[in-house]
Amino acid sequence: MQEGEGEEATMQYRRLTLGAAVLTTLLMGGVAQAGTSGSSDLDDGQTDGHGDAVVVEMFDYAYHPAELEVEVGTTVRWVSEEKRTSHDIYFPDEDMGSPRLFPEESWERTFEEPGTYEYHCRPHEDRDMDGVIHVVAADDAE
Ligand SMILES: [Cu+2]
Repeated sequence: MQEGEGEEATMQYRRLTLGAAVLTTLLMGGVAQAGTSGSSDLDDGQTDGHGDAVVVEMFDYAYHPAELEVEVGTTVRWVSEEKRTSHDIYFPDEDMGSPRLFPEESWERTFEEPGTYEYHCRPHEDRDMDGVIHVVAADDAE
């Protein structure tokens, strides 16, 4: 009986040790997350280490700013600040773009090649809702 009780005690000790290890892991994970979450809400892991996204807001049937210069590797994030209507971001030269963005929705594109990227909103092309991104080599940027 004495030995049996000894085993029982050992197993309880192991469970406690395991519990402490799990708890420590959880705590460390929590600390790691807390350390990174505040630094870049726009990152989302898609910016590839080039930096935070540059935001273009969409409201009043226009892009703000409509003209933007960024370095190669920059992610531009379009955010709809509209209350009712939807917009998209369409690059006719490449025949590519975003789906329709409704209020509070956003869409990102990372520019890996220098160049001039003109775009417009397909639903509001007749309202001159257009913009341009100038993508420059890192060395050329101010
Ligand atoms: Cu639009």
